[in-house]
Amino acid sequence: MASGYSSNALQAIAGTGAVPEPPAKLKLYSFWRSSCSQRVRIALNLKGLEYEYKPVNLLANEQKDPEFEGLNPIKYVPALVDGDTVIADSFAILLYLEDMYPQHPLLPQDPQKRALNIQIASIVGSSIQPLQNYPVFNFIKDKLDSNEAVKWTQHHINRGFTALEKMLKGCDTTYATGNEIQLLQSIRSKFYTFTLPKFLQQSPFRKTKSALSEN
Ligand SMILES: N[C@@H](CCC(=O)N[C@@H](CS)C(=O)NCC(=O)O)C(=O)O
Repeated sequence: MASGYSSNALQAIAGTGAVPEPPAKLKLYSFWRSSCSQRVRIALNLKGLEYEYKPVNLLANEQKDPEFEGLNPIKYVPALVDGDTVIADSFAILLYLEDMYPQHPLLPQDPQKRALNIQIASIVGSSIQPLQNYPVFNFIKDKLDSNEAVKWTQHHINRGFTALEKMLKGCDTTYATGNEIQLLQSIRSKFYTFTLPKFLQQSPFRKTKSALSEN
């Protein structure tokens, strides 16, 4: 499936010699500064998949446009369109890409290492990112003040990344669970580590800093 053609389509084409229509290009609705979008851009690039970039400017509230809401009713980026398939939520998109486009696997075969990748992705996606996202930050800033909002954000990033550091202790391959970049690397975000610079030096993550900086 990596070509984007189904096996039925390829058989039909082989029988007739017809030149197929190129498969519809993937479309990614994304905002450049969004860490959730960044994970998907990293995975698409690692897998060598071309895609059409559809910018959704969160600073202009474009995620609330009815056209985008039609793709993702909860009004968050990213959203991926692959032909007739629409998937929103970065974790679901990453798992979909892994199933459909197996080149450059993001998940190791080894069940323990695989589970560790999923565990870390889930921690970042449910116990770090939502707690430091700007709707929460702005809510606390408006109810209390910006110092309290910064303290709240740093507390949750610190708690999450301290746990990740412990979980990854002893991993001795280049990228924690393998020698190629995998799910857990693609899902970590430099934005969190810039908020708390001590984690820029964090051993399981620092090796990816330059490798992922283009995404
Ligand atoms: N669980 C979702 C969260 C997506 C999310 O929080 N996206 C943020 C940007 S990183 C967003 O669109 N925020 C817009 C808003 O809060 O209105 C995912 O992983 O895709």
